Amino acid sequence: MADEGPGRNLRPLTLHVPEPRFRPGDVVDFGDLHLPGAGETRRPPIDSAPADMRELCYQLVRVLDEEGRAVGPWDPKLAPERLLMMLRQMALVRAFDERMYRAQRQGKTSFYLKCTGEEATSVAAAHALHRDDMCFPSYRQQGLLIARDWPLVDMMCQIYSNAGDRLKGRQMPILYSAKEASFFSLSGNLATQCPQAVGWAMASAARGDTRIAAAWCGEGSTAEGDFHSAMTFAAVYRAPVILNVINNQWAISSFSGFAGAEATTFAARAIGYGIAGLRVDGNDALAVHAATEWAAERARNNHGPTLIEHFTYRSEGHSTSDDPARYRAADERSAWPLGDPIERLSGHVTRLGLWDAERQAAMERELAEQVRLAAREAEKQGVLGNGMHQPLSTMFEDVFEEMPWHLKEQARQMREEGEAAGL
Ligand SMILES: Cc1ncc(C[n+]2csc(CCOP(=O)(O)OP(=O)(O)O)c2C)c(N)n1
Ligand SMILES: [Mg+2]
Repeated sequence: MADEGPGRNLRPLTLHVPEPRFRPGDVVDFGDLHLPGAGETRRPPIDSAPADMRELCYQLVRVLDEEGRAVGPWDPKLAPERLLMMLRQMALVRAFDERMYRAQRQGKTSFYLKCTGEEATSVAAAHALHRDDMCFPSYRQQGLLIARDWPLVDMMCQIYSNAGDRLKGRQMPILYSAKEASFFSLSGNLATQCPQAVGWAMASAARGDTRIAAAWCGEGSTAEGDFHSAMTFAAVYRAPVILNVINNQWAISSFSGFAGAEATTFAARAIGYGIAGLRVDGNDALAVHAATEWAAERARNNHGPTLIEHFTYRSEGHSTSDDPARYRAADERSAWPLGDPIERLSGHVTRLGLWDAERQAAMERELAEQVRLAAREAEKQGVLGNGMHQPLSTMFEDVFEEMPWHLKEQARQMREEGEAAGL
């Protein structure tokens, strides 16, 4: 064999490099996405064996139909107050994002990141969890904090890294941490929250506690090893955890194909690990609520973990450091077949006779004002560059119970150099 040599009379190998379907200037047509209609996907019992519900990984849990009706077995039948509360909080997330995006453009912070179009995946999920279930979010789940009534001023102070920042400027803007809201400290290192959530859930079960955990990561982040370690541990120990994959089609400028979307769905990752998997219309707040409630009940009753893929679309740039016009077609957002989550929920409550366009407009004005007032309050405690940040000396604190000699020396050196430079 060896003497035949490589490549002799053999077909040359080719490498498949995924290419997104639409680039700037292309006409977008999502017509071949084959999305099941609302109400078409069955709702299995919460104790189903993962092997008995595999087809759900390729379908789509949907409740709201084109006319804004709630249909099918997944309808969570939520009370009017809850529907309106979810709508309000999703709209508040959007108003908050708008304001903080502008604050970044005005130079008040170095960085911001919106979740436009994905508000349901955190707000509706939070409503299906208990308030003390531990959330391990990615950087795009500000909706969890807002759904848990976390003060906007506190979030803004973190974004401004100002004197009121409880994290003392040690985290990049938007990497919040709110223990009292059962919102685990965010890490910029993608997917680290997945094994953390599974480990936390395992500990909760090992202690005989009743709280479950939930993690959120982007579809791009599922390509990280941490996601797969998390899946293995979750499956082996049947950890009471929900692993949410937010498939918003993009990971900065890389389309979902680079994380494996051409070959299969992200929900189907569950099959290889023997975990229950659900694929959900992430722009349908009722479907997100229903799927989360199903998975939470499953976890709470010791039937094991669930992987939920939320099929959605990142309507705006990745962050303030990104320009999506350079890599994707401009009308992808408007062509997205699953619409906008706020408009869809608003349409639903309107259909129920609970709401109308005037009330929606009035609410949006009111929320914009609420956010404006919160920003004014937060900005009193400083914005980027105005000097109202934490004292530099705090940089050395809170790592060791007693500051070791070498840090004391560095702190003194910094102080002396600062004084010499007139700082
Ligand atoms: C381990 C690691 N690799 C790369 C990055 C740089 N990075 C930050 S966000 C991002 C895209 C992630 O995309 P996705 O997981 O789909 O989440 P989305 O931003 O769409 O919510 C990348 C590559 C990082 N922060 N950490
Ligand atoms: Mg993504």
